[in-house]
Amino acid sequence: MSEPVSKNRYHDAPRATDFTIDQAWDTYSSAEHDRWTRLFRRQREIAKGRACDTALKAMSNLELSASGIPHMGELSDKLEKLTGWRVVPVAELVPDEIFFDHLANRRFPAGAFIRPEAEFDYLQEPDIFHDIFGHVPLLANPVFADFMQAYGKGGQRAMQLGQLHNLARLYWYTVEFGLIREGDDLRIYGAGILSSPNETVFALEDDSPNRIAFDLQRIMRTKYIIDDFQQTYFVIDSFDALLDACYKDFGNVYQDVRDADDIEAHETIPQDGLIHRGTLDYFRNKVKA
Ligand code: HBI
Ligand code: FE
Repeated sequence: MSEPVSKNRYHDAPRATDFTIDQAWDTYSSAEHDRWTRLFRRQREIAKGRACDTALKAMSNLELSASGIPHMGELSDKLEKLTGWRVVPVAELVPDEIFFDHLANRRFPAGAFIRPEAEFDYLQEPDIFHDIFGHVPLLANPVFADFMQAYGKGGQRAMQLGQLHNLARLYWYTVEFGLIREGDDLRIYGAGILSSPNETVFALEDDSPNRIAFDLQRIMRTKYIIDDFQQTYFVIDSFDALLDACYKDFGNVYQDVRDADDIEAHETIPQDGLIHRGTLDYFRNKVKA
């Protein structure tokens, strides 16, 4: 595990063996609550008509609002009634095996810190807004809740098999940057998109990125970038379809991908279920700039 890029105020908080800390909700300043309020108001507006219905409905079911940073214990009490999941505070990224153990036990580790004003629009580490606005609503959906627990169990196994990088790609192109069909339209369910105003628009409306139908093996072979918009987004038909595709022993899937070449983040291959072949202009212009 690399040291966190920026040390937030929870970095030195006393932590349990499972890396959970005390959220210390009373220590949030009015400036921190106000930052949540502005982040929430802006993203809630942009998400209308772009986030999947499941996420939007869950936000109101869980009473997520602009009225300040949520108390994770109170939020967990509501979430637990729906799918058995709880949200547990952590200081920053936790070691993979700890992360998977939490997911395998229906505990989602959420950063307790909120991004500094200087990183209002974008930050690399998952802060409380990314984790709670981006990830938590979908944990209220029973099918996605099962998928996330299965991912946790799969992660523990993938580490033993030395194929974590393949599984991390599945997480990246679904849980973080996944799109879903809704009727004839595409909508967002990936937390990395949902918590980012610019990528919320880019992922659905820009001609630049590829949009390809979900394919488990193909995704496990596909590289990704962590510091910019994605060059390719994968589209599931439904959360049931995602769970069906993944609710199996990955043993032979790892076998298939182990010997196959990696696919670059911008590439398309003949077997792709192409929904939109991207122009990749966004990335070309970046190279020129
Ligand atoms: N830790 N707190 C936290 N949040 C994450 O999303 C997270 C993590 N540790 C590891 C991790 N994600 C990913 O690298 C896993 O998918 C492997
Ligand atoms: Fe995330």
